[in-house]
Amino acid sequence: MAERYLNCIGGDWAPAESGEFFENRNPADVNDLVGLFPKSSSVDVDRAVKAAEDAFDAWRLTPAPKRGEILYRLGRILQDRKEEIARLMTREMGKIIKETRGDVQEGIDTAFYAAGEGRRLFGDTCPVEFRNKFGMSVRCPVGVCGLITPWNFPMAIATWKMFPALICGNTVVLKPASDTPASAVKLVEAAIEAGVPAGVVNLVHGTGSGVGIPLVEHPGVRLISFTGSSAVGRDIGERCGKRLKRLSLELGGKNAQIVMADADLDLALEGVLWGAFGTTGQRCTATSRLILHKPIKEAFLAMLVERAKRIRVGNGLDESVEMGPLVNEGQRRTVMEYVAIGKSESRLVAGGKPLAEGPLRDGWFHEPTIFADVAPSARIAQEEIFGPVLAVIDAEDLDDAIRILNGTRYGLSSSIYTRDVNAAFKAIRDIEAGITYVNGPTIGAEVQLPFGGVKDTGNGHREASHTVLDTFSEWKSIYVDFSGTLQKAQIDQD
Ligand code: UN1
Repeated sequence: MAERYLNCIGGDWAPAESGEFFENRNPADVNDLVGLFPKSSSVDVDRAVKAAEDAFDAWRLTPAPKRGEILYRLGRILQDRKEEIARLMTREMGKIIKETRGDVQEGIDTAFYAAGEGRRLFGDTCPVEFRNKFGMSVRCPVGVCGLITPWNFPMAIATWKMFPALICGNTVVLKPASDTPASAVKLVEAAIEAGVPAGVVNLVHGTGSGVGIPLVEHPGVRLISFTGSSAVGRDIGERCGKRLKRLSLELGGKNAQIVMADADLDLALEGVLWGAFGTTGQRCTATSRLILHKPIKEAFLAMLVERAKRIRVGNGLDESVEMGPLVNEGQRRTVMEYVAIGKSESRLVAGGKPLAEGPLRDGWFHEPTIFADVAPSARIAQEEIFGPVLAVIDAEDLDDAIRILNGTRYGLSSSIYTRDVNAAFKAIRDIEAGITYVNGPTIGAEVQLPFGGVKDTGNGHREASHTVLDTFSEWKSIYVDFSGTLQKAQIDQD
């Protein structure tokens, strides 16, 4: 009998009002049923939002350092459960155990960062135009926040949203991706054990249309924070725009690594293998384009193909496996469709096939795949695939490489390998992206620096760092006049 997991509304664990459940299966072996999860609807969303509204006043008035202490305890609980949660996460979404440990660690880092913020949440004090008047600004909570999270970083991204929301004094309703609901249950269990009061964190499982859209459209939800595809982000944006709702969007990427002829090629090779095939290419920050400076193109490509063919693909719970399956059947189908497109546009030099033999027969595996001689405008060089497919493009020189890198609608992460300090600083200045790595791959963001992108990657917000507080708080400017007279600012000036 598969374990039945529940929603959490107002501190109570309960099934969906419909009484229905959906299955969550292991993408490395679909015979393994991870659990059954409530198939919720707008009725459950209404209840969760009501619980979050009811809890808001008491939480808003809890001093931020006290909220921080709870988040600190939550970080400690996640530390204690890191291995257990990582194993469950690998079972439900497929990425290798080393990476799911890293995912939980990113949640722990976010908890400690947010806990410290409980003693900062800095505003400004400013001089004002009169002797007997005082000016300052403070951060205020927004209200009930709807958090809609993806399956590729079930812990990291949920905590990037939840912990800053909480430290600012908001209450939340979390709708996790239906491919990774178990990791979200572990997070909410830890939150409640750490002392987050009932109703401050609510969890509603289900689909985008069943739960996500009702949450976006609910008049009681003041803010939506969403990570996922640009297509869904645009739809959410329209719905929020009509309702003048605060919205933070973290969307797609088509990230590139540039390798210049003077680079440490062995280092650049390790970088691109990790960036392109880590998490089976299913990161917003994954390296999906490799831009090679022409003088080293053939030599580098030969090294890359040789190594990519040796990547061990399998069940991520096996410590020796280097790449797990795609998250579900649909995601593998998308990869296969793009491989067919790639074959018609350019030259396949590694992989290209689904893997379904022997121990891999019951999972959604696919070979690490590389296309060479790809035109910068080709579909596989422009569209986000979210799988282990790398498009290799040639560049004449640094200007050409940067122009190619910038030539997509996205702008999340980017990387350049070079030993030339002038080239590195030129790239830092001219690359259009939210994140630029020098001599590192396109992945590896840490929680104390802003995370997010330009162009169609988002709508101008940043997660992580202290910059995320601008999403989850409203500024209030305060003027205290202690003159005992009417002072009129600009009007009183000569
Ligand atoms: C994502 O790509 O969806 O930098 C998040 C990284 C991770 C976070 C990635 N720390 O790859």
